[in-house]
Amino acid sequence: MGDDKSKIKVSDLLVKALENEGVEYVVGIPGEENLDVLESLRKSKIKVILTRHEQAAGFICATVGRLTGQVKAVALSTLGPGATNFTTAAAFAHLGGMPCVFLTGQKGIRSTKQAEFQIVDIVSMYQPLTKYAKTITDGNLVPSMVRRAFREATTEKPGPTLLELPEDIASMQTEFNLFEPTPVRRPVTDEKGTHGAVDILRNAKRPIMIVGAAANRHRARRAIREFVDELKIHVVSTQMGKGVVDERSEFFLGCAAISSKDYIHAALDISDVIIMVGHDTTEKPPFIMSSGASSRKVIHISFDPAHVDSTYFPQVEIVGDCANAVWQIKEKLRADNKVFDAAPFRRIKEYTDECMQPGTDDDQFPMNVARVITDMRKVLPDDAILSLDNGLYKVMVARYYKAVEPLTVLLDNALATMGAGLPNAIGTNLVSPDQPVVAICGDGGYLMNSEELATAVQYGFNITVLVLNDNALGMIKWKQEGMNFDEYNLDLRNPDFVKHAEAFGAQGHRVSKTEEFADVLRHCIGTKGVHVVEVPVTYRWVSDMLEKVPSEASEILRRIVDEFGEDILLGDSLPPSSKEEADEASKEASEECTKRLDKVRRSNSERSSTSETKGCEESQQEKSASSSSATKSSSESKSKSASTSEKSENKSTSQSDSKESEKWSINKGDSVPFYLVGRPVYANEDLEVMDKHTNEVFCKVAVATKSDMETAIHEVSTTGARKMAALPHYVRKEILMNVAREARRRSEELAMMTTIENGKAISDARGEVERLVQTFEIAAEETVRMYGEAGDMDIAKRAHGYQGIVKRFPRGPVSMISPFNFPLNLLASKVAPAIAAGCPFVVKPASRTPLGSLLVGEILANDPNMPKEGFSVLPCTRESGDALTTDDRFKLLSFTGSASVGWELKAKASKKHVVLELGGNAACVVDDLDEGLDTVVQSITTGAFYQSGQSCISVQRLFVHESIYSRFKDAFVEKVKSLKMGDPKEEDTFLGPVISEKDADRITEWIKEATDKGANLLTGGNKQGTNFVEATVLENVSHDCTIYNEELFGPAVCLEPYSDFASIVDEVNNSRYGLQAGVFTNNLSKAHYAFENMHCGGVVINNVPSYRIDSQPYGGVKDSGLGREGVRYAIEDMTEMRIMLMKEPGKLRDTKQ
Ligand SMILES: Cc1ncc(C[n+]2csc(CCOP(=O)(O)OP(=O)(O)O)c2C)c(N)n1
Ligand SMILES: [Mg+2]
Repeated sequence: MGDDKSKIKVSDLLVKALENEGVEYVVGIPGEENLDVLESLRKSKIKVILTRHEQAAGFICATVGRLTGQVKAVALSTLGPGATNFTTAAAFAHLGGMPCVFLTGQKGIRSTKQAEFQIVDIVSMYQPLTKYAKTITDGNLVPSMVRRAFREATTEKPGPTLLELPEDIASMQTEFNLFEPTPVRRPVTDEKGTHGAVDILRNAKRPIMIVGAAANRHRARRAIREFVDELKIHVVSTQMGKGVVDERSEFFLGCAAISSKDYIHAALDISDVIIMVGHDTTEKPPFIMSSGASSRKVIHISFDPAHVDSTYFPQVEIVGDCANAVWQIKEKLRADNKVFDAAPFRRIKEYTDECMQPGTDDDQFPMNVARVITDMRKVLPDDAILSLDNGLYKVMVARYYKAVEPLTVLLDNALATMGAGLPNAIGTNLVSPDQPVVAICGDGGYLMNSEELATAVQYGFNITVLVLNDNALGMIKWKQEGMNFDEYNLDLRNPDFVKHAEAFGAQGHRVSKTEEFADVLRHCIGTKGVHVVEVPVTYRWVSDMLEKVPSEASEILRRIVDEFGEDILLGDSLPPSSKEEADEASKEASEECTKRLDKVRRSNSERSSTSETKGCEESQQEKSASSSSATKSSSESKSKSASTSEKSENKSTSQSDSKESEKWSINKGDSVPFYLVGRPVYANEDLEVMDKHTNEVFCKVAVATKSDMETAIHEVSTTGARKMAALPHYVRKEILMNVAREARRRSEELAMMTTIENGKAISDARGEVERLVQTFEIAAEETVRMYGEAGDMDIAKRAHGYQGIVKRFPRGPVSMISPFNFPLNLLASKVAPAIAAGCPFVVKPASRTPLGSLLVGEILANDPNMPKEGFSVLPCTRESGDALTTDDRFKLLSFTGSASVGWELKAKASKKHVVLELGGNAACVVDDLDEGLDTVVQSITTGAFYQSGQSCISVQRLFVHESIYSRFKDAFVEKVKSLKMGDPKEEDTFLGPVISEKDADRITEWIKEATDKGANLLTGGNKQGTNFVEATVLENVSHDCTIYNEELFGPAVCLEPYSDFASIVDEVNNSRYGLQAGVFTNNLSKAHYAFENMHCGGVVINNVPSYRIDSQPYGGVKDSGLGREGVRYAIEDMTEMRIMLMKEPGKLRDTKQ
């Protein structure tokens, strides 16, 4: 209590008391009865904001309270009509638990000359709407009553309070006095309080958590997220609990936008314990408990005891600070190493995600609200705040908008009043000026308080208001239809919303095409001022979708029961829990839904075989079409192919006689998803992947659109970059080792997919899988060897005493474009170092061979350690893929492909760092046969013809010393003639098809050009079938031929003799390329001469240029590329140095001065 007893005017004292409570704003409309207060405010540092309606002022202050947990803004009105206008806002704050204080005027209570004019018993009227409502009848009551009003407003459960100040009291003098605000610590439940819950959870199998409105506070977030992540408990939010848990979390199942028969209710039906955190029965129930014996327990954790009623009667209550209670329970269960049964929930999540896909990319106009929300999520940063009015779109936002942070979706599912969207956006901008705020209103609700545009413009707020215009009270129309009433009187004839906005001085926009919406929104949030965007919408799709949800939910439940057994259902209190009911409803599930759910099942390789309901015959056919040797162990295939060059030597022995099939995640005829933000998306079936041997369609792959690409880039450049950089190195190592382990476990599947999509011989494909495994292992090792430098920097007098620490930091998002010839290995050369470096990435696999990348995407997506936001694998068109090159949010472009495309991309890549692995026409020089004729011939045959020459370092120009030329030539040609060409899936096939018929034609044309110009054709030269080319050896090819100068990417080699070593080194350099060269010599001087003088990225002594070890620096000079791959070197490119310069770091400073 203050000591200064000097006199002060009551209104001044009131304002001082408000300042004392930390009030920064008074918002509202004063009347003549408040003029003393207004005069006192004029002299105060509190800012006054005039609104155009008291209701709006009330909403603004309530929202400030909701966001801050404090009363920083007080709502001010006059008596009578002003005070009655506050009622809706008071009810809004009361049910929603938002702290706020209303201050109303009144006529003089000692004497008045106006009889009963304008007098309403405001205090009585506010009794049911507030926690405390009183008239200040004497000036010296001001300090204690203000303190009480603020205290009541902010203690649990927060809510509104009202003080009425009569004008005669306001103008009187009183003694100065103030009560210091004292913080009230929330009660914390003691250890015993959580015992009951811990006991129940110790015996639980499938607990689930529901987070509600009261948990939606910044300080509860961490404890709840740790609870979910560490105990691996799946979680559902209520509408007002959105954002407490990051909705992109693998444990988030969805929002309980509807009270029953939604997808999430399938999860509630199989749970044995429901942990309700922060649930308040003022909110629409997330589920309805029904009476009767139940083995399912409900644990209530909140600041308040449960409001027990017929829908909610928890068996255990923990009252006190939610965050602390949740933390206590987590710690106890963690000490027990308690593991719950998460598999059925995971499956429900996969099904739910799949069911939520339709509509999100719908391009109909007027727009489907599902698309509006999906685009919004793509455009808005994680911390943007949505402020919702009330209408049918609210259910859609609750279901479709993925909230990431607490209190970023301000929706009202307690009073559910229309008219609050715009004022709440103003309140948000008032206290969170740095976060973009978007109000979402219906055409009905918006006009209830659109006068506040004037307030927003006058005070320079930055807000965007979306008016979703269906020209109707859509919500009520939907209900009318649902009740089978005739359509009647719910349509609205609206003003021109653009002109209306402009008349207020705001910027008006109208979306006239669906594709425009995202850009308009981006513009609005990026431009200061008040924006109103009219978005024409239709609810037809929404209403059809909502009608289908119960039957789809039942179908999900039926499948879960089928897969996990009937015992999973407790068969009691939660509808629709009876198996019969679920069976009945699921029969109505649409064909589209069942197709989608089938996809989930098919794509899930770990699914239990007991749950298969599809005919075995079909599965058998699928298996036999694609599998040849599933039982072959990975170690067998490993031993067969230690390196690409060596493996062909083992070819004849690598027989697999086992034909037992395996269930692979991709089978013939499947639809394959891409991986967007770490999740599978079955968007379409636009890309047909051909079996390159049979030329039949093998499977269909979803192709990403520009907007998917935008989502991917947004995620990697925001949350992804943050999360990847923050991954501890041991976790990065674990992720990389997991890919290596999984790839090894699934090596036969990966090899077969590579053979199918690329056409390379199965033995080559196995070698490639092994290299992928090794690359991830090498990267895992590098991850824990990331060192920096430290040292003295005092190199001159001016640097006296300085020291420096140099560390490398992740460069940021990497865009990757990978080619068709090594679908696994070249992907691994990019992805593994990126994970090791802590860089998020978006990779575009070659359209002809996307499966390998997608399988790696699947492995990463299933790894709980890998941040989902950290990667996307997106097959896409060139147009959609453009952003990989041009978008500045990428900090590095890693491209492997042709020289022409590579250099073109570099020109467009603007400021980003670029690594290019391009083509070549590699040369091999055979100066002696000291290695043995057979060995040299074998190595060169492999180097020239493995994977039909489709490698940038395959032997294309072969120079053999004249002294050994004819011996070599005869043995080589004979060997080449013996190579078996044919079905690449057969074990002894060496030469599979080339990638396309077009390429087969091109290769044979180049051969023909050479023979036309006088070259001898020693063997081969012809095309066979559609895309096979015979292994070809040409002799004495004229040096101006295309096949000599350009990258062939085909099975042909140009052979010629030479006499002088120095001159042949010059001829090797006579090329615009310079990737690798091979030299067979045991003469040390010649080997060094070649190393010193060959202009290329690598010289291989006593082997072919085609030899590569995945830890070596690999890359070219001249037109062959820029930068080096090879794990350690790629990590260097993906990180950048930073120095901390320290002035006299060890000096003890005298801090007392
Ligand atoms: C103040 C108030 N009046 C009436 C209602 C009942 N109500 C709920 S939604 C709705 C229709 C809202 O129409 P609109 O704002 O156009 O949104 P739409 O549903 O069309 O998207 C009505 C009348 C309400 N919730 N609040
Ligand atoms: Mg409407």
